[in-house]
Amino acid sequence: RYQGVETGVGNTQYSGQVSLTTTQSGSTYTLTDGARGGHKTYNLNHGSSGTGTLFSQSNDTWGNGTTSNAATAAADAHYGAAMTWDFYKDTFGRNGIKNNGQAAYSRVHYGNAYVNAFWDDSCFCMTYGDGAGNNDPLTELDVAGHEMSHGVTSNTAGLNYSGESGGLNEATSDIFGTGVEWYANNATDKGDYLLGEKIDINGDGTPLRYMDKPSKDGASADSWYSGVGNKDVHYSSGIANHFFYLLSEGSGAKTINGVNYDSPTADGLPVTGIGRDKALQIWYRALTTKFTSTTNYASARTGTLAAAGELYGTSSTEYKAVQDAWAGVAVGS
Ligand code: ASN
Ligand code: ZN
Repeated sequence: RYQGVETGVGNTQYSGQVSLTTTQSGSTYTLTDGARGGHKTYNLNHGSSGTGTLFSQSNDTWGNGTTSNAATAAADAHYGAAMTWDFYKDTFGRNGIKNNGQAAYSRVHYGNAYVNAFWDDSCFCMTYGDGAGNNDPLTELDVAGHEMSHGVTSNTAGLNYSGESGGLNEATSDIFGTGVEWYANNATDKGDYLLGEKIDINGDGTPLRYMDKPSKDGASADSWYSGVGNKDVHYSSGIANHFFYLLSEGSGAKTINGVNYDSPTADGLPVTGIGRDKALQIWYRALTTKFTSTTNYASARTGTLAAAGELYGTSSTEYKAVQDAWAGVAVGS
Protein backbone atom coordinates (compact mmCIF):
# COMPACT_ATOMS: atom_id res chain seq x y z
CA ARG A 1 0.00 0.00 0.00
CA TYR A 2 1.46 3.33 -1.10
CA GLN A 3 2.44 5.86 1.54
CA GLY A 4 4.38 9.00 0.82
CA VAL A 5 5.06 12.71 0.90
CA GLU A 6 2.91 14.53 -1.66
CA THR A 7 2.58 18.04 -3.01
CA GLY A 8 -1.04 19.12 -2.81
CA VAL A 9 -2.83 22.37 -3.62
CA GLY A 10 -4.21 24.76 -1.02
CA ASN A 11 -6.90 27.27 -1.96
CA THR A 12 -6.34 29.58 0.99
CA GLN A 13 -8.34 32.50 2.31
CA TYR A 14 -5.44 34.96 2.49
CA SER A 15 -2.53 33.66 0.39
CA GLY A 16 -4.23 32.56 -2.81
CA GLN A 17 -3.37 29.19 -4.30
CA VAL A 18 -0.30 27.62 -2.68
CA SER A 19 1.48 24.27 -2.56
CA LEU A 20 0.94 22.20 0.54
CA THR A 21 3.03 19.26 1.62
CA THR A 22 0.65 16.41 2.45
CA THR A 23 0.77 12.65 2.97
CA GLN A 24 -0.92 9.98 0.88
CA SER A 25 -1.82 6.72 2.54
CA GLY A 26 -3.62 4.35 0.18
CA SER A 27 -6.52 6.35 -1.29
CA THR A 28 -6.51 8.98 1.47
CA TYR A 29 -4.62 12.25 1.72
CA THR A 30 -4.01 13.97 5.06
CA LEU A 31 -2.62 17.36 6.09
CA THR A 32 0.58 15.82 7.41
CA ASP A 33 3.76 17.60 6.34
CA GLY A 34 6.37 14.87 6.00
CA ALA A 35 8.98 17.38 4.81
CA ARG A 36 8.78 19.40 8.04
CA GLY A 37 8.81 16.99 10.94
CA GLY A 38 5.31 15.63 10.19
CA HIS A 39 3.35 18.76 11.15
CA LYS A 40 -0.37 17.88 11.21
CA THR A 41 -3.40 20.16 10.85
CA TYR A 42 -6.62 19.22 12.69
CA ASN A 43 -10.25 20.31 12.61
CA LEU A 44 -11.66 21.23 16.03
CA ASN A 45 -15.03 21.79 14.32
CA HIS A 46 -15.94 24.49 16.89
CA GLY A 47 -14.83 22.47 19.89
CA SER A 48 -12.30 23.91 22.31
CA SER A 49 -10.30 20.94 23.57
CA GLY A 50 -8.45 17.90 22.30
CA THR A 51 -7.19 17.63 18.77
CA GLY A 52 -10.45 17.08 16.88
CA THR A 53 -9.92 15.21 13.62
CA LEU A 54 -6.98 15.22 11.25
CA PHE A 55 -7.89 16.79 7.90
CA SER A 56 -8.30 13.82 5.51
CA GLN A 57 -9.90 13.51 2.09
CA SER A 58 -9.75 11.48 -1.11
CA ASN A 59 -8.05 14.16 -3.23
CA ASP A 60 -5.15 16.53 -2.65
CA THR A 61 -6.82 19.93 -3.22
CA TRP A 62 -7.68 21.68 0.05
CA GLY A 63 -10.21 24.46 0.56
CA ASN A 64 -11.91 26.79 -1.92
CA GLY A 65 -10.60 30.17 -0.79
CA THR A 66 -13.63 31.00 1.35
CA THR A 67 -15.06 30.06 4.73
CA SER A 68 -17.79 27.98 3.02
CA ASN A 69 -15.25 25.15 2.95
CA ALA A 70 -13.87 23.92 6.29
CA ALA A 71 -10.55 23.02 4.72
CA THR A 72 -9.83 26.61 3.64
CA ALA A 73 -8.68 27.67 7.13
CA ALA A 74 -6.73 24.42 7.30
CA ALA A 75 -4.94 25.27 4.06
CA ASP A 76 -3.91 28.66 5.48
CA ALA A 77 -2.79 27.09 8.76
CA HIS A 78 -0.85 24.27 7.10
CA TYR A 79 0.83 26.77 4.76
CA GLY A 80 1.59 29.11 7.69
CA ALA A 81 3.28 26.30 9.60
CA ALA A 82 5.35 25.35 6.54
CA MET A 83 6.42 28.94 5.82
CA THR A 84 7.30 29.49 9.49
CA TRP A 85 9.36 26.29 9.52
CA ASP A 86 11.15 27.29 6.28
CA PHE A 87 11.72 30.88 7.43
CA TYR A 88 13.52 29.74 10.58
CA LYS A 89 15.49 27.06 8.69
CA ASP A 90 16.61 29.21 5.78
CA THR A 91 17.13 32.46 7.68
CA PHE A 92 18.74 31.24 10.89
CA GLY A 93 19.47 27.54 10.40
CA ARG A 94 16.91 26.78 13.13
CA ASN A 95 15.40 23.31 12.86
CA GLY A 96 11.85 23.84 14.12
CA ILE A 97 10.53 25.74 17.12
CA LYS A 98 12.72 23.76 19.53
CA ASN A 99 15.63 23.50 17.06
CA ASN A 100 15.44 19.72 17.36
CA GLY A 101 13.36 18.87 14.27
CA GLN A 102 10.15 18.32 16.25
CA ALA A 103 7.00 19.52 14.50
CA ALA A 104 4.21 21.29 16.31
CA TYR A 105 0.62 20.73 15.19
CA SER A 106 -2.19 23.12 14.24
CA ARG A 107 -5.88 23.20 15.16
CA VAL A 108 -8.42 25.31 13.24
CA HIS A 109 -12.10 26.16 13.84
CA TYR A 110 -11.57 26.63 17.58
CA GLY A 111 -14.76 27.63 19.41
CA ASN A 112 -17.36 29.92 17.94
CA ALA A 113 -16.63 33.34 16.41
CA TYR A 114 -13.41 33.26 18.41
CA VAL A 115 -11.38 36.34 17.46
CA ASN A 116 -7.89 35.20 18.37
CA ALA A 117 -5.17 32.65 17.71
CA PHE A 118 -2.70 31.31 20.21
CA TRP A 119 0.37 29.21 20.77
CA ASP A 120 0.40 26.80 23.73
CA ASP A 121 3.71 25.49 25.04
CA SER A 122 2.06 22.66 26.97
CA CYS A 123 0.55 20.98 23.88
CA PHE A 124 3.30 22.36 21.62
CA CYS A 125 0.46 23.39 19.35
CA MET A 126 -1.11 26.24 17.43
CA THR A 127 -4.80 27.13 17.56
CA TYR A 128 -6.87 29.44 15.35
CA GLY A 129 -10.33 30.90 15.89
CA ASP A 130 -12.68 31.69 13.00
CA GLY A 131 -12.98 35.40 13.78
CA ALA A 132 -16.09 37.56 13.97
CA GLY A 133 -19.16 35.78 12.66
CA ASN A 134 -16.87 32.82 11.92
CA ASN A 135 -16.03 34.76 8.75
CA ASP A 136 -12.52 36.11 9.30
CA PRO A 137 -10.33 33.21 10.45
CA LEU A 138 -7.20 34.28 12.30
CA THR A 139 -5.04 32.26 9.92
CA GLU A 140 -3.13 35.02 8.11
CA LEU A 141 0.55 34.26 7.52
CA ASP A 142 1.95 36.96 9.84
CA VAL A 143 -0.40 35.84 12.61
CA ALA A 144 0.72 32.21 12.18
CA GLY A 145 4.35 33.33 12.28
CA HIS A 146 3.67 35.55 15.29
CA GLU A 147 2.07 32.77 17.31
CA MET A 148 4.62 30.06 16.54
CA SER A 149 7.41 32.53 17.34
CA HIS A 150 6.05 32.57 20.91
CA GLY A 151 7.23 28.95 20.96
CA VAL A 152 10.70 29.99 19.78
CA THR A 153 10.89 32.66 22.50
CA SER A 154 9.80 30.15 25.15
CA ASN A 155 12.52 27.77 24.05
CA THR A 156 15.26 30.44 23.93
CA ALA A 157 15.25 33.66 25.98
CA GLY A 158 12.06 32.71 27.83
CA LEU A 159 11.06 36.39 28.11
CA ASN A 160 8.50 36.70 30.92
CA TYR A 161 5.07 37.63 29.51
CA SER A 162 4.60 40.77 31.61
CA GLY A 163 6.27 44.15 32.07
CA GLU A 164 8.97 45.25 29.64
CA SER A 165 10.12 41.67 29.00
CA GLY A 166 6.52 40.90 27.97
CA GLY A 167 6.62 43.76 25.48
CA LEU A 168 9.87 42.35 24.09
CA ASN A 169 8.25 38.89 23.91
CA GLU A 170 5.31 40.29 21.91
CA ALA A 171 7.60 42.36 19.67
CA THR A 172 9.74 39.30 18.95
CA SER A 173 6.59 37.59 17.66
CA ASP A 174 5.64 40.61 15.54
CA ILE A 175 9.20 40.90 14.16
CA PHE A 176 9.47 37.24 13.16
CA GLY A 177 5.78 37.03 12.20
CA THR A 178 6.29 39.78 9.69
CA GLY A 179 9.59 38.09 8.76
CA VAL A 180 7.60 34.99 7.77
CA GLU A 181 5.29 37.10 5.61
CA TRP A 182 8.26 38.69 3.79
CA TYR A 183 9.97 35.31 3.46
CA ALA A 184 6.94 33.61 1.85
CA ASN A 185 6.90 36.32 -0.83
CA ASN A 186 3.29 35.51 -1.58
CA ALA A 187 1.68 37.70 -4.25
CA THR A 188 -1.68 37.72 -2.44
CA ASP A 189 -0.28 38.56 1.01
CA LYS A 190 2.81 40.63 0.33
CA GLY A 191 5.49 41.51 2.86
CA ASP A 192 4.74 44.56 5.00
CA TYR A 193 5.39 46.07 8.41
CA LEU A 194 1.76 45.68 9.46
CA LEU A 195 0.33 42.85 11.55
CA GLY A 196 -2.90 41.09 10.61
CA GLU A 197 -3.77 43.56 7.85
CA LYS A 198 -5.95 41.02 6.03
CA ILE A 199 -8.08 39.66 8.86
CA ASP A 200 -10.00 42.93 9.36
CA ILE A 201 -10.02 42.51 13.12
CA ASN A 202 -11.23 46.11 13.61
CA GLY A 203 -13.97 45.81 11.00
CA ASP A 204 -12.77 48.93 9.18
CA GLY A 205 -9.92 47.51 7.12
CA THR A 206 -7.13 48.67 9.43
CA PRO A 207 -4.40 46.30 10.61
CA LEU A 208 -4.00 45.06 14.15
CA ARG A 209 -0.58 46.73 14.58
CA TYR A 210 1.80 49.08 12.72
CA MET A 211 5.57 48.81 13.12
CA ASP A 212 6.60 52.13 11.52
CA LYS A 213 4.54 54.17 13.97
CA PRO A 214 2.91 51.82 16.49
CA SER A 215 0.73 54.54 18.04
CA LYS A 216 -1.36 54.54 14.84
CA ASP A 217 -3.37 51.75 16.50
CA GLY A 218 -4.45 54.20 19.19
CA ALA A 219 -2.78 52.32 22.06
CA SER A 220 0.78 51.17 21.33
CA ALA A 221 3.89 53.01 22.52
CA ASP A 222 6.18 54.56 19.88
CA SER A 223 9.03 55.11 22.32
CA TRP A 224 10.16 54.27 25.83
CA TYR A 225 9.12 56.08 29.00
CA SER A 226 9.31 55.13 32.65
CA GLY A 227 6.26 53.00 33.45
CA VAL A 228 5.74 51.67 29.92
CA GLY A 229 6.05 48.18 31.44
CA ASN A 230 2.61 48.69 32.99
CA LYS A 231 0.99 48.71 29.56
CA ASP A 232 -0.50 45.56 28.03
CA VAL A 233 2.34 43.60 26.43
CA HIS A 234 0.69 44.00 23.00
CA TYR A 235 1.19 47.79 23.35
CA SER A 236 4.57 48.02 25.14
CA SER A 237 5.81 45.90 22.23
CA GLY A 238 5.47 49.02 20.07
CA ILE A 239 8.89 50.30 21.18
CA ALA A 240 10.76 47.26 19.86
CA ASN A 241 8.56 47.02 16.75
CA HIS A 242 9.39 50.66 16.01
CA PHE A 243 13.11 49.97 16.70
CA PHE A 244 13.00 47.06 14.23
CA TYR A 245 11.31 49.17 11.56
CA LEU A 246 13.84 52.01 11.98
CA LEU A 247 16.77 49.57 11.93
CA SER A 248 15.43 47.88 8.77
CA GLU A 249 14.09 50.78 6.73
CA GLY A 250 15.24 53.97 8.42
CA SER A 251 13.19 56.98 9.52
CA GLY A 252 10.89 59.13 7.43
CA ALA A 253 8.43 58.37 4.65
CA LYS A 254 8.70 55.38 2.34
CA THR A 255 6.40 53.27 0.17
CA ILE A 256 7.10 49.52 0.02
CA ASN A 257 4.93 47.01 -1.87
CA GLY A 258 2.29 49.70 -2.20
CA VAL A 259 2.08 50.45 1.55
CA ASN A 260 2.94 53.94 2.82
CA TYR A 261 5.05 54.20 5.96
CA ASP A 262 6.20 57.27 7.86
CA SER A 263 8.41 56.51 10.81
CA PRO A 264 9.27 59.29 13.25
CA THR A 265 12.11 59.25 15.81
CA ALA A 266 11.86 60.25 19.45
CA ASP A 267 15.04 62.37 19.25
CA GLY A 268 14.16 63.94 15.90
CA LEU A 269 17.41 62.60 14.39
CA PRO A 270 17.33 60.52 11.21
CA VAL A 271 18.10 56.80 11.20
CA THR A 272 19.54 55.07 8.14
CA GLY A 273 18.22 51.54 7.80
CA ILE A 274 20.46 48.49 7.22
CA GLY A 275 17.79 46.31 5.60
CA ARG A 276 15.43 43.77 7.07
CA ASP A 277 17.72 40.77 6.58
CA LYS A 278 20.48 42.16 8.81
CA ALA A 279 17.97 43.51 11.33
CA LEU A 280 16.47 40.00 11.60
CA GLN A 281 19.91 38.46 12.15
CA ILE A 282 20.68 40.94 14.93
CA TRP A 283 17.35 40.36 16.69
CA TYR A 284 17.62 36.56 16.43
CA ARG A 285 21.18 36.49 17.76
CA ALA A 286 20.19 38.76 20.64
CA LEU A 287 17.10 36.63 21.42
CA THR A 288 18.98 33.35 21.38
CA THR A 289 22.30 34.34 22.96
CA LYS A 290 21.80 37.56 24.98
CA PHE A 291 18.20 37.95 26.20
CA THR A 292 16.95 36.21 29.34
CA SER A 293 13.55 35.95 31.04
CA THR A 294 13.99 39.36 32.68
CA THR A 295 15.49 41.38 29.82
CA ASN A 296 14.03 44.89 29.77
CA TYR A 297 14.39 47.61 27.14
CA ALA A 298 17.74 48.88 28.46
CA SER A 299 19.18 45.37 28.37
CA ALA A 300 17.62 44.68 24.96
CA ARG A 301 19.65 47.63 23.72
CA THR A 302 22.83 46.18 25.26
CA GLY A 303 22.03 42.71 23.91
CA THR A 304 21.32 43.82 20.35
CA LEU A 305 24.47 45.97 20.34
CA ALA A 306 26.50 42.97 21.49
CA ALA A 307 24.88 40.85 18.76
CA ALA A 308 25.56 43.50 16.10
CA GLY A 309 29.17 43.81 17.29
CA GLU A 310 29.68 40.05 16.97
CA LEU A 311 28.02 39.88 13.55
CA TYR A 312 29.37 43.04 11.91
CA GLY A 313 32.02 44.58 14.23
CA THR A 314 31.70 47.44 16.69
CA SER A 315 32.94 49.98 14.13
CA SER A 316 30.38 48.90 11.53
CA THR A 317 27.52 50.92 10.08
CA GLU A 318 25.26 48.14 11.35
CA TYR A 319 26.41 48.71 14.96
CA LYS A 320 25.91 52.46 14.58
CA ALA A 321 22.44 51.89 13.13
CA VAL A 322 21.46 49.80 16.19
CA GLN A 323 22.58 52.70 18.43
CA ASP A 324 20.67 55.23 16.34
CA ALA A 325 17.50 53.12 16.12
CA TRP A 326 17.36 52.66 19.92
CA ALA A 327 17.92 56.41 20.34
CA GLY A 328 15.02 56.85 17.93
CA VAL A 329 12.71 55.05 20.37
CA ALA A 330 14.15 56.81 23.46
CA VAL A 331 16.07 53.81 24.77
CA GLY A 332 19.42 55.34 25.66
CA SER A 333 22.77 54.40 27.12
N1 ASN B 1 -2.93 36.16 19.97
C1 ASN B 1 -2.42 36.52 21.27
C2 ASN B 1 -0.92 36.71 21.19
O1 ASN B 1 -0.20 35.90 20.66
C3 ASN B 1 -2.72 35.49 22.26
C4 ASN B 1 -2.23 35.95 23.56
O2 ASN B 1 -2.79 36.85 24.13
N2 ASN B 1 -1.16 35.40 24.04
O3 ASN B 1 -0.42 37.66 21.68
ZN1 ZN C 1 1.57 37.30 20.84
